[in-house]
Amino acid sequence: MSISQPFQNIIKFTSQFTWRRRLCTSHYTMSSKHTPARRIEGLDKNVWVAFTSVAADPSIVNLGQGYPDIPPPSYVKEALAKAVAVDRLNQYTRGFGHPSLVKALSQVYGKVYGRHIDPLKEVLVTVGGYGSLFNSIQGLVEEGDEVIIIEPFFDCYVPMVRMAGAKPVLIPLRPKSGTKTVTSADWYLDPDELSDKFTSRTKAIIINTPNNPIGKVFTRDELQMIADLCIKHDTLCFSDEVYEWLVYKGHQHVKIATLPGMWDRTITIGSAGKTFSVTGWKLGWSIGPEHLIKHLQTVMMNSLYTCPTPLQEAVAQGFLVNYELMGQPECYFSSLAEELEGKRDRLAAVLQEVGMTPIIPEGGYFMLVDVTSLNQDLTHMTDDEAYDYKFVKWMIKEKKLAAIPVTAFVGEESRKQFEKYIRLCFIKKDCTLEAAGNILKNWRKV
Ligand code: IK2
Repeated sequence: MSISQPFQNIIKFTSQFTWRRRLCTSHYTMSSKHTPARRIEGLDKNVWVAFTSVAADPSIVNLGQGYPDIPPPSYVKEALAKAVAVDRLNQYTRGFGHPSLVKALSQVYGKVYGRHIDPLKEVLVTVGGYGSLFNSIQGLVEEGDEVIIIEPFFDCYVPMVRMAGAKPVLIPLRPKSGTKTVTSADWYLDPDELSDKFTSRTKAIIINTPNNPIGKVFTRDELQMIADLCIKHDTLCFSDEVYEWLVYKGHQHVKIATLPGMWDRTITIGSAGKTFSVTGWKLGWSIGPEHLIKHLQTVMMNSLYTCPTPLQEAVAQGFLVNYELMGQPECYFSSLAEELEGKRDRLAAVLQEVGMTPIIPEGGYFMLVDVTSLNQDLTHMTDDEAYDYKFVKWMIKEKKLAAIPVTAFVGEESRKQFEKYIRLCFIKKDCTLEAAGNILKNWRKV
């Protein structure tokens, strides 16, 4: 007896359903073979995953995640279009970095460091600053080691150290007592407290200057104090300098690797996304001595092997254009900082006008804001979360303004010190910042 078409469809649907249910059932009866590797246990939450989707609604003014909505320089985009038109540049390139990019990096940074940088042995191109951090930590940090991390810190440092089987040792920046903190320079690292964190197990310290999220630019003296401890205890330094060009008037970016005795123990991390306002390109690099870079290369060759060729070619061209302009106002490295300084000041002025207390950053493109004065009652939000997480969720929903909670950048012990702060990103078009300003000015009216 033949079965009619509608019945055939029902049978097909039911058997698909049963098959899917079986898959689901197997999910519920997972054996121990399905459990995660211990190195990723407890690392399954992350502020970017939590907040980027909430802020994706176009009706929300997004000063959350750190990416520009201003356009990147046209010559970089044009260089990418030209690169993809060349067949050869659409294929794999050298694993440790496309030849034209490592050469351009060695030229530019040779000038900055004041030393010859071997493009083949002292530079490694990676997938963003993230890739550079990952290769450094995987390549050089051993199970049981300790790694000192300064709070607030870019959030991935702690999970990356844990994934390597090592122990993060946190030390907070502290506000200078007696001053009402107004700039990131008012936050300092206590030398005695830092000295106490070094032990015989300390393998490395991670520093980030200009810092994300607080915007602190470490002074030469502060870096010298860190360098002295690194040398005394024979430890490595991973220096995350992805915002190196974005330093505002009156401040100077100093590379810790240029201090006496530091080149041989420092890996410096950079990012094309931050340098040329192309965060979606996800290209970064590590620069350091051959005896350290070679271990990062080992991680790279056995994990990702290589980065996209046309993107590397375009970033190389971007560097070559600016190599010629270095020291002149037209150089993108300084013109972007100048443009951002105006945005920083306008955003700070609006925040102050509405009674909030921003910490004016000396560098980078984030501003922390103390929201205590708003006295926003969030006791109706029952989630077991820090005040800043609740505040940002509430603000996105009720005020249509997105930010990032600052306790995402600190450990448990410093949660209380930072939970009244939120982070705003100001590498945004003037109209975006104006829309944010209007929300802030109308804050109490709604
Ligand atoms: N290091 C720091 C200090 C960073 O800020 C970033 C990028 N973070 O941007 C997201 C945000 O804070 O909103 C990185 C490393 C990673 O750089 P890349 O994007 O090149 O991987």
